[in-house]
Amino acid sequence: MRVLLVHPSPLMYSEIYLRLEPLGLERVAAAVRDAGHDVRLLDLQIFNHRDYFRELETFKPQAVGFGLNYLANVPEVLDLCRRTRELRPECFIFTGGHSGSFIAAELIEHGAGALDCVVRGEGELITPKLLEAVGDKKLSTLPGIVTADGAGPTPLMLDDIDRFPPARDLTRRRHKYFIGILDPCASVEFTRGCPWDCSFCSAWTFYGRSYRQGSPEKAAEDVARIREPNVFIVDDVAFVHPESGFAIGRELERRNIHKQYYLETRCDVLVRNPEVFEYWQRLGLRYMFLGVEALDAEALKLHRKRVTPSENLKALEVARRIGLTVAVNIIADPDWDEQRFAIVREWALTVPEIVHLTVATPYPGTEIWHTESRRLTTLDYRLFDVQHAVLPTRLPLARFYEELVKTQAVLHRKHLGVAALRKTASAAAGLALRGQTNFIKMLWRFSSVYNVKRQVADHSMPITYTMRPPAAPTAKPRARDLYIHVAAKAEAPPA
Ligand code: B12
Ligand code: SF4
Repeated sequence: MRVLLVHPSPLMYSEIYLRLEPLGLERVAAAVRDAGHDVRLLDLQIFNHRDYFRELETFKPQAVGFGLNYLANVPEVLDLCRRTRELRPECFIFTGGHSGSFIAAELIEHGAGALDCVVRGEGELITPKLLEAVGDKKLSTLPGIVTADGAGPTPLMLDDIDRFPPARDLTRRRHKYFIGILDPCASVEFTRGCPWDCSFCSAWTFYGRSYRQGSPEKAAEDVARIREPNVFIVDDVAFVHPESGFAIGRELERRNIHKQYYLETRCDVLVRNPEVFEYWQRLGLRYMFLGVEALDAEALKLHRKRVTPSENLKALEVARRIGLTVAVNIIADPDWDEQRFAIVREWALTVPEIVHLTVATPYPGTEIWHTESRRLTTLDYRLFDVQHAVLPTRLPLARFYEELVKTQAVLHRKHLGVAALRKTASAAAGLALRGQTNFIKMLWRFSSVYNVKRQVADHSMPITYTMRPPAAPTAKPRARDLYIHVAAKAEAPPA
């Protein structure tokens, strides 16, 4: 079968800092290709809708699968499903991915016949079986499959995450993938899942609080296949078990692999195991993202982050000592007033770290989707991108965005303003000479992307597809009721 897999367009507000390869789609592509299909992958973060329609005409796919990791991409994907149905009525059309898994029935309804099925959970094992079953009634009884006729049983979990290494050869114009100055940059996955259970996050509910590691040899082999000099490690929490980080590192050393790395981890993991991060700094680790989330104990407790403010600050000290450039995230609550924003601005200017601000957003699949008692102020999927307020703001909405944009501008200037740029000038010039301009273009885009008028106006966009709102707020739901995958063994966070 000719199968086209499509990643939707980037979300405006994340595009400035990074654009990364669709690793999940590449892994699904590898599994589908292994089953003997002719597969193509199109990334609309880089290509446009015209390119997509041209691909429909020239490749004539018999099946098209869209990646729906992000809720904000739902309207675009539904529109593309409808247009694809008109242009190629016989084509089998499906979606898969993180966010789509939590709202499968709703997507089928919106699709109004243009979307044949939604794949819930991991795509590697089920997608080849799905393609085999096209045209057969048994399709809707397959694990993780949701169609207009009903839903199959719990999704299949990949037994061994080393199976189906990403088909990176299928992504085109790879020089467009970058994160900050790591330009160009590829992605790699060493582990899957997360043992913690933060109330605002759906990473743990998607994987049923499981945590899987591949073998160090296979991880290093995958890095060795990467042609780019820089690598983004997509694991939710890198090096939860330090021994595994050391083992992968030793395999990289044995193969004489030299790259620069970016990873994300938790503050307590860094404080507990600084040695493994020190070791990776010697291997090329340059940038680290720490989910600090809040400056005060009360908010950390509310997020069920299971760390204290002093552990967070200690982590920053450890990272500085190791010599890493650190980015941290703070969650801005719509309830914030001017003073709360000012506190964050003040703090952010006193620390050397790069500080990002995201807006607290209840996503389907998170605990707060069920417990948040404030009513959503919008049911527009596109605003669920952690850059918009979807809950009532204490300040008038425009004032809230003024404070948000002002804070973001201060933080942006701190790291990418003229003074800071002097430090990166020679690196930027080097990239330009090699024809890598993603990072340089990013520096100029800030004010065109972040501006108050535009953010307020986003709330008045006409809505074609309305989100299904959460049921009335309940007490904390049972964890199992939130899960997409039900794992044989739930992982406890290391003590
Ligand atoms: C890397 C990453 C990114 C990259 C995106 C890379 C890319 N182009 O896809 C970057 C850094 C750009 C990013 C940005 C954001 N991200 Co992000 N991201 C991740 C992260 C850490 C890993 C994704 C990944 O590669 N996983 C490894 C691969 C193998 O897994 P996968 O993508 O899930 O794919 C599997 C299945 O989902 C499924 N599948 C996926 N696509 C398809 C398609 C088909 C057809 C099928 C059948 C199956 C299928 O099969 C795959 C293999 O099993 C996840 C957390 C997580 N653990 O998944 C968060 C996560 C997906 N991101 C999240 C969020 C909120 C965001 C942002 C909105 C905000 C932010 N600050 O992070 C932005 C906006 C994104 C945008 N559209 O521009 C949330 C999603 C919440 C939600 N419910 O929408 C997550 C879950 C993080 C979290 N802890 O909450 N992200
Ligand atoms: S530690 Fe990170 S990935 Fe894990 S549940 Fe919390 S926020 Fe999500």
